Amino acid sequence: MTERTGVPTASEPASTRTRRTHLLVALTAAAAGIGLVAATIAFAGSGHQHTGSRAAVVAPATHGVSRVNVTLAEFHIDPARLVVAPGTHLYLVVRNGGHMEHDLRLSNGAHTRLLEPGQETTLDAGVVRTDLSGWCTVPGHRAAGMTMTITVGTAAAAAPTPQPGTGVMEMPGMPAESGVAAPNPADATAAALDTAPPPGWRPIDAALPAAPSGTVHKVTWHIRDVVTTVAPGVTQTLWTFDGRVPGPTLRGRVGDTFEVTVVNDTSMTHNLDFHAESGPPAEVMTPIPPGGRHTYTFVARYAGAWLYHCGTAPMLMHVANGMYGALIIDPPNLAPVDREYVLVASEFFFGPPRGPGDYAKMLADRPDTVVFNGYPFAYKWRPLTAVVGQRIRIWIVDAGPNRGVAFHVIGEPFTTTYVDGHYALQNTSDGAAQTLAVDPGDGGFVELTFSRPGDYPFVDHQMADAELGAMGTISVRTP
Ligand SMILES: [Cu+2]
Repeated sequence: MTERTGVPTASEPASTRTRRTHLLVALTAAAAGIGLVAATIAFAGSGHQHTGSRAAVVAPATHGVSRVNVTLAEFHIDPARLVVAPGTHLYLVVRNGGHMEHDLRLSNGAHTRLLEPGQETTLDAGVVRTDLSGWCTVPGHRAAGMTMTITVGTAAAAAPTPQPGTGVMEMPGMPAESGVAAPNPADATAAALDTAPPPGWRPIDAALPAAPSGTVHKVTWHIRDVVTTVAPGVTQTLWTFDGRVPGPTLRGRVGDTFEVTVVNDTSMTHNLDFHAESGPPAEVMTPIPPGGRHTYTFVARYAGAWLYHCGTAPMLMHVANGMYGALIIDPPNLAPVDREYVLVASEFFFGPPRGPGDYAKMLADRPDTVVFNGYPFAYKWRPLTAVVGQRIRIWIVDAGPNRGVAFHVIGEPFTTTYVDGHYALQNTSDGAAQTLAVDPGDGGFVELTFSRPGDYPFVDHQMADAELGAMGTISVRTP
């Protein structure tokens, strides 16, 4: 199982390319309501031939050797289904036809290196005697659809079989594509989430300093993969902005310029989407390849509690695996308060130990824990603090990826609430608010003043999420 690299198809002898002729089983029609499928078999010429459908490709063999072109792209592998004669020595000419890095690993252990867009390599898959599966190992890509099957059989075996009563076609003996990975058997229980953090654990400091002076804010962040204890006994590799989840909080005023230089220290392309920014995503949310750097520059035109996040596909995977943070742009004439905090709400979907999160759970909206600032019950163990009679402001940004927040402090109503760029309540009426509803991708703040000392829990009032970790404590003392 060796890998031969750097063999561009076009430079090979014509005879080699001719051997790469594919027999395509082209599915031409599905009769709706009847479920019959008309199949035609056609010989295709040399070069990259793929159907872009669920049709199987039969590998041609000359003297027991077969070479087949395979194209990797977002998020599929062509051909998705390959049929080879028993005992064929199979070579896959694997080309990355997508816009991101991809690779191909087979269930027999053969694998390519990570291929840049446009790169090609020849993978020696060995002599095939049993069925194989293949996939891209870049996290999230397999679950997003980058899979293939290699079936030992004959051309006849590649003929599609109609599913009675449906237009869905399945190959005989092949499992249906679920599009998602198997569930992680090591689900944590809610009870286990609410146990003491490991020694040395410290929550992210929720205190929010005032905006720095000046109107131009320059920072440099490194995107890093960090093995992190995300809950008691649960260690995951998170994809981070500057080594922490949530990423660093930025703060400024309307009209300020932000120059955020991002260095990608990982092996995967990432980018940055500032919700506060205006402009065509293709122009302003520049992808940063592994080892690359880019400076994102924008002017904050509007006040708000803004989310920033990685927008690289599959975005659900990149956000759920830790790539988000808060950008606070103060509303004009923001009233002074005695102290401010920022809480970023999000969910984790535990994958295998030290692995990235589980994409199937992300798709299913089935979080293992729901957290403020990256850890379940973080501020239950290290409470936020306040003083009787002093006014505090708590900024909430919901990174999701899937669930909203109904932020609530048990025992003290809010006398100011701000969300969607305006005040719903501004310390001027006799009314007060009990929750601040923040959707995924949105943000706001509340203000409140405690009148008596004590420990006041704050929760996501979606109670299931509170039990999964979206809960903390504000410890209020007398002056
Ligand atoms: Cu990313």
